[in-house]
Amino acid sequence: MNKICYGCGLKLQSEFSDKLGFIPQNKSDASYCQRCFKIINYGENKINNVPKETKKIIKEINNDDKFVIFLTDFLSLNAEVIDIFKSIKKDKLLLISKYDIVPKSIKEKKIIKYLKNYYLIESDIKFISSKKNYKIDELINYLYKRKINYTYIVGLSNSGKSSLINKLIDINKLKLNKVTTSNIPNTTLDFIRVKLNDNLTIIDSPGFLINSYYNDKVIKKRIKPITYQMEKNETLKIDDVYLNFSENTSVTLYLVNDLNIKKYYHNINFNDEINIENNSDLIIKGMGFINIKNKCTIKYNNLLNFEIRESIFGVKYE
Ligand SMILES: Nc1nc2c(ncn2[C@@H]2O[C@H](COP(=O)(O)OP(=O)(O)OP(=O)(O)O)[C@@H](O)[C@H]2O)c(=O)[nH]1
Ligand SMILES: [Mg+2]
Repeated sequence: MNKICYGCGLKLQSEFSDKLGFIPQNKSDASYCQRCFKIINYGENKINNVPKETKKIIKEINNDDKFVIFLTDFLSLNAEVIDIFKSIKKDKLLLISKYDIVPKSIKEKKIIKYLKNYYLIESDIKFISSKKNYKIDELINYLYKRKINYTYIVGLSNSGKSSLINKLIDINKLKLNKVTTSNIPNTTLDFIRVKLNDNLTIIDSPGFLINSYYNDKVIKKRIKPITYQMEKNETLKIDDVYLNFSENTSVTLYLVNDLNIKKYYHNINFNDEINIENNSDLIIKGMGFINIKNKCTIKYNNLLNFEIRESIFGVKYE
C-alpha cells in the first residue's frame, strides 16, 4: 500500500495492527488510519507515539526552499522555543496562536515589540486564533502579498498547527479531508501537504516537544492572571513546585488551568535558590509564567525546566 493517512501523514499499512498507520484490510480504501479514525470519532488516543525528532524536522525544512510559519502559543514563549525558531534558516513568520486565551489587558503590539527586542527577532510576528477566527484573513493576505504559495506550518506540539489548517479548509469552503487535531501531544506524525488552491499549498508537520512539566495541558479558557502579595519568607506551591520568597513582593500567575495553587504563611527552607531582578518572569515550562515585581531570592524545591526573563510586561520596550 502506498497511501498516506490524511489525518496524521503516516504511510498506511495493513500488516501490523499494533503499529502506527494501521488500517484493516477490508477498509483499505479509507483515508484515515485506525488511530486517526479513533481520535476523530471517539476522541481517543492511547498510543504513546515516539515523536519525530526536532532536529530531523528542522533539517528537512532547512533543506527545502519554502516559507515557514512557526506556531507557539503565548504561554509557551521562551528562549528554548525561540532558539528552535531561530534554527530555521528560511524566510519565516512567528505566529502566536490561540489569541483567545491571552488576557484582554495584554496588548498585542506591546508584546510584539518586546519579543522583537528581547529575543532579537527580525522576522515578522503576528497573533491569530483559529478558534475565534481572529486575523486568519490577515494571515492569508500577508502570504498573498508576499507571493508565498508554498509554506510549512511548524511549531510546538499542541500549538494548533493542524487546527489552523482545518480552519483554512473551512473558511475556503473546500471539500478536502481534514487533518487530525487533538489535545494530546504528537497528534500529527509526519508532513501532510494540503493544497488549498492554485495559489497556496500548506504543509502540516509533527510538533516539537521540549522538556516541560506538562505538554498535554491544553488551555481552553482565557488565562486568568491571579495576583498574590507574598510577604518575606512566605511560600507559594504550584502543583509540586515550591517557591519561597526572600522579600515582600507582588507575584502574578499566568498559568494553564487546573493547577493546584496554595500559599503557606510560614517559612519553609529549601536548598536551591535563584536571584530575581525587579519585574521579571519566572517561566515554568508547560505551566506558564509568574511575573515577580520586586528583586528577591527564591528558594525552591522541585523546580525544573525553568527560565527567567525580563518581564514580558516590561516598560523598557514600550
Ligand atoms: N483556545 C484555542 N485552542 C486551540 C486553538 N487552536 C487549536 N486549539 C486547541 O489546541 C489543541 C491542539 O491543537 P492541534 O491543532 O491538534 O495542535 P498541533 O499543533 O497540530 O499539535 P501536534 O499535531 O501534536 O503537533 C486542540 O485541543 C485544539 O482544539 C485556538 O485558536 N484557540
Ligand atoms: Mg497537528
